[in-house]
Amino acid sequence: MTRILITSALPYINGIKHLGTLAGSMLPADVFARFQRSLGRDTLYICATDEHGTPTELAAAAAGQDPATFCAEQHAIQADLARRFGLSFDHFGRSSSSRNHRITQMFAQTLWENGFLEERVTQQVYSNADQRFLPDRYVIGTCPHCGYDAARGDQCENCTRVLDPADLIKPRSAVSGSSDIEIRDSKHLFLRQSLFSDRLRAMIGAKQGDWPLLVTSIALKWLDEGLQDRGITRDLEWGVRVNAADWGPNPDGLRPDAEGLAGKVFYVWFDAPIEYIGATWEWADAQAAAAGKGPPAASEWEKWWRAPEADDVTYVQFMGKDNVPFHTVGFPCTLIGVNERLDAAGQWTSANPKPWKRVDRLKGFNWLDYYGGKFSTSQQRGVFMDHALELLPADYWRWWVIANAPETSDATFTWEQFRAQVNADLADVLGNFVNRIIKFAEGRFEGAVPAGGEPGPLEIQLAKDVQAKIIELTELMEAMEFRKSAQALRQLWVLGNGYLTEAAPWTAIKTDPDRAAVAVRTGLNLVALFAKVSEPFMPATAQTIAAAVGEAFPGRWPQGQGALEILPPGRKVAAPEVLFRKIEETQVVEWVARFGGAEPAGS
Ligand code: B3M
Ligand code: ZN
Repeated sequence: MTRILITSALPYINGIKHLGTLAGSMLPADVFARFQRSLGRDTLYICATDEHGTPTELAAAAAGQDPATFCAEQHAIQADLARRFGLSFDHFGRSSSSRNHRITQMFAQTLWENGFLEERVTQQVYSNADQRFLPDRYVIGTCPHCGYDAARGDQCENCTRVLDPADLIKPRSAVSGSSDIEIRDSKHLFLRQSLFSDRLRAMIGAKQGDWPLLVTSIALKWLDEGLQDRGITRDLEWGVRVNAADWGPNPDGLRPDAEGLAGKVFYVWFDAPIEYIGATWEWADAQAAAAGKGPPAASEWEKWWRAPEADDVTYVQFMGKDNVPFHTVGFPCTLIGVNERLDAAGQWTSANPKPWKRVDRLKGFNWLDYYGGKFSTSQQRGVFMDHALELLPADYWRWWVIANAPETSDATFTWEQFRAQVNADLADVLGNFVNRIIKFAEGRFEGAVPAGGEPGPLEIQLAKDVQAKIIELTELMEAMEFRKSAQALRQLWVLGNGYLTEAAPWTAIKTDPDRAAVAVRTGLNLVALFAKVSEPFMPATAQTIAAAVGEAFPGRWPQGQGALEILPPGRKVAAPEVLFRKIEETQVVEWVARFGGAEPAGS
């Protein structure tokens, strides 16, 4: 029996997420977690808000709040939306937690002592007006290549050339607009990623064919371009402090310049993935607190992350494609670097009796966009989680997003297509089936699963078809092929509809009550089955359906034969309220006007 550890890329704290973020990480991870739990596997699904970095400081300032207050408020908002979307995190943590601070500092210390960190003095832009160092992208000026006058210090958006802030003509602060800026020296820690190239290449090579091509090709592209050592500290206030005073010497006998590094924090992309571990510790804290106990023993959370206890854990990560480099290069370097040392002869040797777990399966996604363009937070273009729930229950969105998961290519949201698909799949197929058969059982069989009659050729064929489809669906779910899984699930619903139409209990009842009883019993069992297999996709609907036929929720994923022999004869059933109301054309018109629709070409 293996345990399953699942992490979703951590949503940034600054702002409510749109459907694209949901599609690329949190929702598919949730579907997978629910599936694994329904198989009876010990599953831990971890997520958190990603709270550090310059964007957070600036968003807090714009809101007139200090970062800690801003983050606490925004975390509560995101946690509430996640809950209402049915995202079944075992824990939704915060990268600013004390647990993440501890582990991040500990990892950095180990990386130093293992010889993977180096101090370097860098030149950085300091804004006198803002009294702060400016990250490259917060310096703007005229592009020396194309003359665009609002080029960012890291890249010109107009000609896409990569830039250095020093290249810009008439540079100024993007925060205040002030041109009173200067270059200052600043000491930073660099992670020596270049040492890890061969190790990472071997890791990616071993995953080829197993991980999505999207993921391995992005990772290999980075490796082919040559891994650069990477600055992992920043001159900011808000973040995990470096605190190098207690660090031991590195392999060359050097101690870090604790004074020169004082006042710095770690780069947000250094501490964010470590929060997967930090949030697991937070989860253990919450478990212990709920049980009325004191702080948990280290083993309570380390059993998910450290060998040998974690050897039976399969660790699965979910993310959008822009996050792939940080998870195939950055974070693995951190983890290899705290587990191992590299000796002078170029040999890697174990340096940790309880090495930290690395990713086993990495599921990456392309973009979900909006009418072929980007979702835009600043222009409020597209559908955001809060607005989505104002319009329709979560399951409409969950279904559409998973059925259109941007797996092999980018996918696009349009209101017209959303309406067509949701009406067809949910209202016409699933909703109609459930209501039709239960209503009939209420009208003609006193609202109970009828006994009597023997399955005939129609039922025998149906059982075979259903069995085959369940096997297909199960394999697709194990393979994390979500779009195809949704298709297979829909085909199961269609099988049910097709069966009912042919078996036509409403006709049979007039001449052959036993035949009608068999058909109704079979139909009601299909309802019970649909509750089980739909739960990972649409948990709230599945719960309503399960309740309608008196089944416990959440149920177990069907395994082996007997998928149509769930309900005992005599079991009471009751039709739910309309499961899915159809979306009207007038609603689409209204929503397009409110959220934006097709844009004129070239805008
Ligand atoms: N905060 C989210 C993003 O790029 C970024 C992920 C961190 S995962 C450790 O959407
Ligand atoms: Zn340019």
